Amino acid sequence: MKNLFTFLLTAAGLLLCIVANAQVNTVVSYQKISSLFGNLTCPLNNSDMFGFSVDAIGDLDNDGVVDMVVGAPRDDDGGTDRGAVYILFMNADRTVKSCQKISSTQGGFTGSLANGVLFGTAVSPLGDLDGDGVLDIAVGSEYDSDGLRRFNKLFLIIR
Ligand SMILES: [Ca+2]
Ligand SMILES: [Ca+2]
Ligand SMILES: [Ca+2]
Repeated sequence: MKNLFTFLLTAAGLLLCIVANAQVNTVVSYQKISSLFGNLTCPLNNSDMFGFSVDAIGDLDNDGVVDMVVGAPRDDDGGTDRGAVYILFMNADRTVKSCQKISSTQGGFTGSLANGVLFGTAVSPLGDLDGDGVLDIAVGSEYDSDGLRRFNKLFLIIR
C-alpha cells in the first residue's frame, strides 16, 4: 500500500503521521515537530500557535523530500500577535533539516502587518505563480482590516 502523509495538530506543535493504508487508516508512525522534538531549530515562544495551519509545498530545495509551510498566527515578531509562517525543509526521516521564518521582521517579507492581524491563520501552496522556478505560497491573515472590520486578507508570497 502506498504511504500517505497526514498532519495532525496539537496544542504544542505538529504531529506528522504516516498512515500505511488509506482504507484502514492505521497510524504506523508519527513525528512530533515542536520546540523540543523533530529538530526544529527556529525558536518558538509561548502561545505562538505554531501548527495552526500546515500544508505540503512540494520539494522547495530539490533534495527529493517534500517540504512544508506551517503557520504560527500568534507570533509576536514586530508586535503582539502579528503572526508568522515557517518554511520547514524536511529530512527523509521526517525531522526538520532547516527552517525559514517569514514574519514582520524576518524572511524578506515587505507586507505591512499590524498588531493582532494573525498572519498565518491559513497557508496553501500555489505552485510557481510567477514562473521563476521557485514555488510560491498563499498566507491568510484573518484579522487584517484594511478599512473593514475583521475583513480577511490573503497574501501571496512570491519567491
Ligand atoms: Ca525538500
Ligand atoms: Ca503572541
Ligand atoms: Ca515563484
